[in-house]
Amino acid sequence: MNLSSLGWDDALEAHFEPYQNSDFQVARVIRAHKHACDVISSNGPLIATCTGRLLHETLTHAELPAVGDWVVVRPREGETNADIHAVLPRRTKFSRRAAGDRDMEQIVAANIDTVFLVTSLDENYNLRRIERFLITAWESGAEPVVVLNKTDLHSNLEEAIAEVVAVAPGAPVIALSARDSIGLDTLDPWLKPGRTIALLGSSGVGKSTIINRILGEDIQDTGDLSEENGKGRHTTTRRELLVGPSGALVIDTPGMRELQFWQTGMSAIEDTFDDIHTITGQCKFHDCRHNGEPGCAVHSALEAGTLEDTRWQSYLKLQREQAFADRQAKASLERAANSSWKKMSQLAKERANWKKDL
Ligand SMILES: Nc1nc2c(ncn2[C@@H]2O[C@H](COP(=O)(O)OP(=O)(O)OP(=O)(O)O)[C@@H](O)[C@H]2O)c(=O)[nH]1
Ligand SMILES: [Mg+2]
Ligand SMILES: [Zn+2]
Repeated sequence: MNLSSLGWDDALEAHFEPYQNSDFQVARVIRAHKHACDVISSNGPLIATCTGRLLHETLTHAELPAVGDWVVVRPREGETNADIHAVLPRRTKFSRRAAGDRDMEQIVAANIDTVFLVTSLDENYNLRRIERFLITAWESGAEPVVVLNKTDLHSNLEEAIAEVVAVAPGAPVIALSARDSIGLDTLDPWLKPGRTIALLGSSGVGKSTIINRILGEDIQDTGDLSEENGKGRHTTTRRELLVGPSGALVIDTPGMRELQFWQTGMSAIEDTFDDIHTITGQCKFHDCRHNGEPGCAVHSALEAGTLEDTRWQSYLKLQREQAFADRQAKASLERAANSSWKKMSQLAKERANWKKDL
């Protein structure tokens, strides 16, 4: 397999430079299991595991290989196995706070060019959820595209699209029915050779169905929610990178019940709420708290109805959440750094004692 068809480029080549004099190879992670990864190198698929040294040098779980990562491997002779010596720096990453674990970053997908935020036009349809996903998508560094699936279930499509366009400034919004193969060509601008697209969204919105349409065959299992009383059974259970006929690389992911922020910068909030950012820029006082101050543009926009109160409240809520998540993430990274420092100083002490004993 040709590396550039897997997304390899000059920037990655530069990161690989320090490893080039040995029998190292690069490979892309297509599935990450608990203790091993399925990867593809230019010689084909390999099962790869991290070396003890890499595990030792790793401070947090998020530094370990995730789907979409480029890793430096050394294949074992005559085997399909390989050792992972390093994870190359990520160009983009979509991460969230791991479900259930308050203080852990989870990499959902790495080195993605585009994020398809999939929503279905049934009971899943929720503007506030779209805002939340958009913030994380902007933060990831990849380009977000809002994909409204199941248009066959919605009677007033134009109205739905207009509502979503209003909460997604700067992001293209497209609508399709994967079931009926209607509107699939709207995805084409992003399905280019060597480009990586991650599909994200709640369970049952049709991510795997869309991927099967992109692949041109039913490779991914899809699930019927009605059989499960609409409870949201997760049909896809692992993240996986697949190669489509157009040469695009698509990552299927299990549906997310909740998306808790991980260290999200204020700029992702501003990108997502660009309309509000423009309005607050027009307040009379540059440090306006939009709380009854004279000349407050937010107050005027709310009065005039050009800014919806629900969107304003959502902005305030997500901003508070972002600030909290940011503090938590920083504290967690500090703790990780401290504990590794303790680990190292403990090792140094042990080594000193060991020398004394000789
Ligand atoms: N009516 C309608 N149903 C669809 C459409 N696309 C997918 N579905 C159905 O929605 C259900 C869920 O689809 P999946 O593709 O499994 O959803 P998913 O997002 O991959 O779900 P998880 O893997 O659980 O995250 C299946 O029964 C699909 O047949 C569509 O365009 N219209
Ligand atoms: Mg699925
Ligand atoms: Zn104001």
